[in-house]
Amino acid sequence: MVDMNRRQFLKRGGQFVIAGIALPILSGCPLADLLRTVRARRSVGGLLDTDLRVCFARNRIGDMWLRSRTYEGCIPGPTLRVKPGDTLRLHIHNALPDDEDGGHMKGMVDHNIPGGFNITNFHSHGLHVSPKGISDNPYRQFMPGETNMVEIAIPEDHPTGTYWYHPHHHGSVTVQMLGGMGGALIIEGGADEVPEVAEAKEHVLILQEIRIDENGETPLLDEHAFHEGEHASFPGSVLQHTINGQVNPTIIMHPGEVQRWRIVQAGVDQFTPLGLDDHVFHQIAMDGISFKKPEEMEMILLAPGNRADVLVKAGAEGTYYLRMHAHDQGHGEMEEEILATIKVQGSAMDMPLPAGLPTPSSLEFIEDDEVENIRAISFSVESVPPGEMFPVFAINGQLFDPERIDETIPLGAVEEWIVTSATSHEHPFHLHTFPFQVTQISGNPVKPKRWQDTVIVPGFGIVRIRIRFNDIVGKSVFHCHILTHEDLGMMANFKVVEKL
Ligand SMILES: [Cu+2]
Repeated sequence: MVDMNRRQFLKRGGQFVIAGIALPILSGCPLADLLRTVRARRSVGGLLDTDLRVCFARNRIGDMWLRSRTYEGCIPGPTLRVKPGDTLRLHIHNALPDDEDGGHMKGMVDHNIPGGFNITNFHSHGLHVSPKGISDNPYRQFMPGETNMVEIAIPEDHPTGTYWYHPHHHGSVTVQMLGGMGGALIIEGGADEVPEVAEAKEHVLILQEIRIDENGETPLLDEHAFHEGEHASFPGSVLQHTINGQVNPTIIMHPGEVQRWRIVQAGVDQFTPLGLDDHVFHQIAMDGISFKKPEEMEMILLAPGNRADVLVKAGAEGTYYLRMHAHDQGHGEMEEEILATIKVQGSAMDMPLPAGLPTPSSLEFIEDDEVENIRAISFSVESVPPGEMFPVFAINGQLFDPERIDETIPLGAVEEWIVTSATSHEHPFHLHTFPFQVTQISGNPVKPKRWQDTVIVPGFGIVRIRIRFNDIVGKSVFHCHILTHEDLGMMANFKVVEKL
């Protein structure tokens, strides 16, 4: 009864606040649907030292209101901008309330049953940095009411580019990210200094997958999330694809103008095959890491976790749409959607595209004769076993156990991993700490060669990747970046150890 009253009170309070905020927005602000620039925090003198508050907040998503877990009350979180050699120091204040679901008992219950929805932590996705201590450590637990420090030393020779951050506490990742937790983490330099890139106006586009239930809140990953089959469809909730927290924002370009878009796929479950009407993308980087030269792409397929840096050269005056094309990732086709509107207008320009780009000196492609060891990694899915609540999402037949070391790797080893999907489901494979070279997808060589940190494994498909386990020791994880799969156990541990 007390709980019900509290909820009613919160709802009434919410409506009051909504009315207060809604007035200026509805009074006809003409810029309301222009793409917002997410505010950035930059390093000064080699250090970015900032607070990051995790709290419930209400945000307008399209024509709906959502109360969800956020960074700093906003969707997405602030953009963090650093340089190679910098230190990123965050003071993360978890201002979420205590969990009502026994979150404090985590570890005493089955850790592959989602829970502890108000416990969080911090992952710097794609960074080649230490996974130990208070660095990029995915095993930490930041409890409600606590302030925890994260300090990440970014090496001097770290590849520059578009990375991102998000919570990684096993069991609460889905709910926190469906509510909008995630943000861009940019390491400046490198290709940014190429004149044609430097002159292009930059937009950071953070694609998110926001779900809103009947109560205007984020649905939980519980047994109700699975209506039928092995796909968490969260019945009764509405899915909104947003860019920088906006539904279908407008980007303005001049005819002939070149813009640089840093696209961060910060979604949860759905892949985004991106296309722009009557235009091609000139892709200059994947998962942060620069290509040798721009690659012309009509469509770029991103999974949750991936990033693409593209140059877009606007054509003739007119209105064009950035679309997420229809796609089937193994559980039925998802319909095409418009993600953004591009209005090309005003005086014509003729901005050039770069001929070449600097690639990171620390990443030489791995030749056949360098590979010392081969490992096999298999994703498998089974429907809900009798008496259980969830389908089984496993790696090499096992569910996640934070105490178990699944793969022990000597420091300096160069390895090839053969990653397969044993069912019709597609899974994005993500390895922490070490980027990998994708060499083959289902028998087809990947050309030109490229580095990634997240790669889609097709249904019944095989992906071959090569990894150089250099200069960092410690334990971290690899997992499926469909976060519902990850929270339910599709994750494993690796440990890089000094040679004996
Ligand atoms: Cu998966």
